[in-house]
Amino acid sequence: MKFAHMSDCHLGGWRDPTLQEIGLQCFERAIDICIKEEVGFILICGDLFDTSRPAIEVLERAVTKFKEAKDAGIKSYVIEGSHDFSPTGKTMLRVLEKAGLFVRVAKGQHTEEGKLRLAFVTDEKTGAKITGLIGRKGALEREIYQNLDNESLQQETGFKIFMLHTGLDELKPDIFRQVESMPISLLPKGFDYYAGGHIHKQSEDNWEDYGKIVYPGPTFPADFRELERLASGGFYIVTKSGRKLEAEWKKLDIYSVLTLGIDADGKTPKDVEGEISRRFETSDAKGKIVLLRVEGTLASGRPSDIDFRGLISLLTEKGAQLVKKRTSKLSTKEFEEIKVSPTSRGDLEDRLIREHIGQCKLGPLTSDELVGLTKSLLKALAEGKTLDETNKNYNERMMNSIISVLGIKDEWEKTA
Ligand SMILES: [Mn+2]
Repeated sequence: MKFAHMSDCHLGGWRDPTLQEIGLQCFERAIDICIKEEVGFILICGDLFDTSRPAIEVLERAVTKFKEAKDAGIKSYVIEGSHDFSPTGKTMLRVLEKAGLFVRVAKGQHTEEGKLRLAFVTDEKTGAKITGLIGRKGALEREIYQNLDNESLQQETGFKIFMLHTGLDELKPDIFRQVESMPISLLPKGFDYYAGGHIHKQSEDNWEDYGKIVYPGPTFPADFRELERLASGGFYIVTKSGRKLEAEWKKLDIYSVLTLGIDADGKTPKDVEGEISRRFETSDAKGKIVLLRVEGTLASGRPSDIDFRGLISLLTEKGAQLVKKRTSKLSTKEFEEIKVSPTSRGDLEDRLIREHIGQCKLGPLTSDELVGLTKSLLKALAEGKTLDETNKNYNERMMNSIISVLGIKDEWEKTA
């Protein structure tokens, strides 16, 4: 018996159309492989989509593939991840489930003692028993884990799989130090296979009292840094013979990545341009995604003096499929000398407001009062629309908070 385990497809997540297309193609390739290898079923452990309400064209591509798998007799089992979960329950995953394209596991009910008793879904074809828990932003699911009715999970017999979308302290790679996670001990024991998601790096472990704990990583890297770090995504095909499980990671490399790290230290913008062209000439970039990372302190000129637009079109003409640049660590001596060193974003905001407040004349207000007012307005205007809030309600709420910041409620009501 074989099954597939993937997660973190983040379909629709890239703003760049080429990368979005490649992301979709990787997912499609993964499903094609599942069909060709005749897996028993497919597990998708969260973040199938990048949001709970993906765009129609993204949805169409995913639905087509799930339908193909279904028509080939392969069932898919899905949990929500931190990206496609919706606190109001309005996630497209529910609609796709209603259409019969896959089954959302991680369902259950509360016991009399207030514990959560998870239900198992039995895959008819293979007899595998599947359950799991969704992931939420900031590992909010941790509380649910603490409140699980573990006894009923452990009593269940047969081949058991637990799907999760949560990082685990003991297994978390160092680069994910900042990502919230929980100890393995919060997972229910005694499952044969723990199908992980959320951590964007492939790993495979065997843990005492637990079974195999596996993370496939994303099917396609989700941002620039991941493209550099992972180059490509993939997923697992797990083969079960008797009680023994063999997990094989399938790389999804329908493209390749070429990273060009350019050290701009002590160079002029022209030097940097020359070096990028030279490096490109000497590497085989045909058909590849080229990642340009330019770092360091220029001897003269500004980062904006480097003609990236011209370079990128030149590199594309010469056969690169796509060129992406990253220059956040590129600076200049000229700039450094006049650079303010703000300790926080608020600090920087404060300096900028004070620098420009002189241009604003507003009646009897002192410049300190104006700074205060500007900051309060900024804060009020930064409020986003909440989930499920209509445009009309949002406009109304914003208007009320601005009126209250400006302290003109009476005047406003008179004019209204
Ligand atoms: Mn993810």
